[in-house]
Amino acid sequence: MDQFNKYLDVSAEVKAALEEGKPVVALESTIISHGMPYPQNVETALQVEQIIRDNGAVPATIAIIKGRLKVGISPNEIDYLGKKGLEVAKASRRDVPILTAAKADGATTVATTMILAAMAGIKVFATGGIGGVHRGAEVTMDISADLEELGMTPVMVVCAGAKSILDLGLTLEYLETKGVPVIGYQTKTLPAFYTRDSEFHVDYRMDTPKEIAEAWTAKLELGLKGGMLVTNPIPKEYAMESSYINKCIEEAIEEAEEKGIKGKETTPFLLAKIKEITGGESLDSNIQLVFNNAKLAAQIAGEMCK
Ligand code: PSU
Ligand code: MN
Repeated sequence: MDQFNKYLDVSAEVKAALEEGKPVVALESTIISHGMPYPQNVETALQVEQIIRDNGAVPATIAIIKGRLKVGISPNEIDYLGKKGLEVAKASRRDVPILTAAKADGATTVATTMILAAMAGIKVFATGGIGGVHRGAEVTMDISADLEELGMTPVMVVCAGAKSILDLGLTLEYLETKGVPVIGYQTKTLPAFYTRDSEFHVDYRMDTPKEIAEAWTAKLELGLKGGMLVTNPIPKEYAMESSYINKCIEEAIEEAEEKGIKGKETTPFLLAKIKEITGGESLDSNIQLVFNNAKLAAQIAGEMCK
């Protein structure tokens, strides 16, 4: 751990776990403030922490609070971010120094959560979906900073694949260019968040947390920069029908285009719109897949500590 980082606050519990070599799993906070409505966002965040504990690891939910880079926030702080929702700044890499200097709050995206996790020495991170190459990026150049981060920061991200609000094919190409291995957990096809399958393939299928932990340990020990992406399909019983959800996604994208939504607003806009169009069904799926990822991440983190 970098004890010389005067901006960083690691909670006592997380610090003790890291010092004792116990498994720790990082969690992001944009999913709380911008990814789900209140109060489901707070309930989900607290349940995710419990699932990580139940699977033998210590959760570290990450956020920026009053300019402090916080690794391991309290239930009260989770509630605070969840209630403030879209009023909290969505903090990607470029926003970190500004929020820090202004002593402001920030909900950390996958990219920023990876940065702070790495500062604290956490190697495994669970979330729902990552940002990627947006559809139409050949014109808009809208490519999430999450992908750049996966190319340079040594944190494994366990997710449910990428939503088809993104161009999945281009997202995979980008990750390949950046040298990021994309692993399918017990699957060879890339999961598409709400659905277990897509028309794309992952780089490698792995069937056990141990196998994933060994590959990740090798990447770290080799000093190859960057992370690793583990894609974990949503449990069958919560998966959505693909033609239905894809139609909803098309509709959401059309509306975003009509309204001229751009930049950091795009992803939160699409998430909220899809929830609205599906009458909340997408939210249930979203919550369940996050639980599923938390469990797998805790198991991988556990294997890394053996
Ligand atoms: N995808 C989801 N849920 C989310 C996000 C993405 O299914 O909550 C959030 C994550 O925090 C991710 C961020 O890091 O959106 C990506 O935003 P952008 O596309 O603006 O980089
Ligand atoms: Mn973007």
